Amino acid sequence: MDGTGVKKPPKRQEGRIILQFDYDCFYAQVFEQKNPALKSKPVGVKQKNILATCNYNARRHNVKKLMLISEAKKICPDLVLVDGEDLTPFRDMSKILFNFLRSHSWNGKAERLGFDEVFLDVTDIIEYNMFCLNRASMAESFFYLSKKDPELGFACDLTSVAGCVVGVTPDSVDLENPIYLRHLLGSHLAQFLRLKLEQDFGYTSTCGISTNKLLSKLVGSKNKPQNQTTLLAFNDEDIINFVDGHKLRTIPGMGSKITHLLESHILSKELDKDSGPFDSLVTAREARLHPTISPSFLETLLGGPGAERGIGSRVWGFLHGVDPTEVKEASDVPSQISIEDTYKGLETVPKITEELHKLSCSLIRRMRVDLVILDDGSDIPGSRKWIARPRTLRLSIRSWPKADATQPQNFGRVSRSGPLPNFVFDLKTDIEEIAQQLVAEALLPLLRRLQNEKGQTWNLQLINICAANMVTGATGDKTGAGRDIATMFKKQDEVLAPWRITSDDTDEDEKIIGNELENPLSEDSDSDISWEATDNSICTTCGHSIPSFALSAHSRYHELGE
Ligand code: DCP
Ligand code: MG
Ligand code: MG
Repeated sequence: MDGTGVKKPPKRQEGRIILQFDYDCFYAQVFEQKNPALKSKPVGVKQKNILATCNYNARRHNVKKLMLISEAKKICPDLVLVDGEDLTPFRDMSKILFNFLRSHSWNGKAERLGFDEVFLDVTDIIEYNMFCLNRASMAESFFYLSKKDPELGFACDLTSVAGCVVGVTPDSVDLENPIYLRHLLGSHLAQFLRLKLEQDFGYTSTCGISTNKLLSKLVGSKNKPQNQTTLLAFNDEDIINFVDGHKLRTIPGMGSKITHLLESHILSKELDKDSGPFDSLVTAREARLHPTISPSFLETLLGGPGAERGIGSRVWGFLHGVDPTEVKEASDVPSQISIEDTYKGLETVPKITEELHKLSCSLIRRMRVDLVILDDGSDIPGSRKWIARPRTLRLSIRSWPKADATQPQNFGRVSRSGPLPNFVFDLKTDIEEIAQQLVAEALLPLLRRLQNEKGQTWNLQLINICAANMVTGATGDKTGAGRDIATMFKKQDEVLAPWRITSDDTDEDEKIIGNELENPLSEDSDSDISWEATDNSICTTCGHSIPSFALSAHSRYHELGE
């Protein structure tokens, strides 16, 4: 279809409005919420010997995200360091904020990217409000948040776009222009939601408002922190003018592999593979106008084993600010829940039992957070029920051989599965008690099945326990499952709050929680289309489970001789 070398501009959809939220210095804000005294100080969130992030006070002292602690301390000796190794509080807060934003979606298209970004496709809400618009009194408008309840919404002044604007200057625009009106309404909805995030939860954020995921993410980063930016663009040219000046690596969706291949081609030399966003050399304009670059050429350059089909036209689209990707509908129930921790070598059964107990407590707690709702239909007030039940329990371990091991051993993960016992779903029994029974009756038997020789001593580096094979509507009330799930999201904040505080100290890691943290474009697992999604990888040097986005910084830490 592309025809060899044909440089036809890709077709652009302009009917959607997509909001992209990104919380300001997210991990740091989580700490500031817990301890408001931190707000007035420069704060760095420490993971190993780097800063996962730092608050904006610290940034004013030139402290930067992913900086080495030693370097940060040198330029800002007053920097307050907080320990960000345990991801639990970030994950819990991320879910709460996501559920809030998601509860405003009409079409369910709400997608979380990593812990601190959310895309919302609000096209339908905007369309409805365009229909209701009273052009005679724009200054005293009302934005409807519900079709059914006309009182649900907020007052707003629609004489101007809320927040910052890039692209076309709004002064000269026609108030009847539907493109302008869509963006105008989108900006006010974004403003309202950001204000709610701040007033109700205490979190500041930035937001980008545009017609696709790529553009809203790109424009959202223009005014940080605590601000929002609307890309006002009326035609292909406006969009291209905006995208053109960006370095390739900064364009969402252009992973490092794609950037590297493209830049090497354009500059006709092999480049250092590890060059990050700031080392990117080529702009979108240079790539777009380069004589050899066309969709079919890009397909040849970037295609091949493991690459996504159609990658050529996709990247050709990116260079023009075109991205047809849909905002995914959030999956209601995770497909599995897993908890893991890494160790420096657990050897004895009592030690392993103790760790299995801790992990089991975390697993049961997380199951109760994610899968239990208040049962409105019950006669007993406050009673709760399961909206989905995992059927399978899986135990995975990684065990490194002893130095004197004579037998060939397996360095990778090995697992055994069995049925998840029913007593786990008993909501009246204490988590501790259930965990104890789970270890004795299910996990230790699975562990024994992993032992390949009698008398073998363990040397466990990792334990992962996973509740999988999720069956929704397991209460038998299949038709009610959708309604139950909707209720769950409304109630989850209350349900989550008390458990958040009691969360223990295990370095638990959510490995695969349904679609929650998946790459939005991950249908092609080897695809290089990168939205910097959060998923974890095991560091091959130290065995720690590290979010993939942090892996390169983490490797740097090893390179520095740690
Ligand atoms: N994060 C991390 N390692 C990375 C990137 C991010 O641990 N390499 C974590 C820490 C951040 C959170 O993810 O708080 C969100 O990432 P952002 O890039 O959005 O950074 P912040 O939210 O911290 O800052 P900003 O205000 O720039 O968005
Ligand atoms: Mg952020
Ligand atoms: Mg982010």
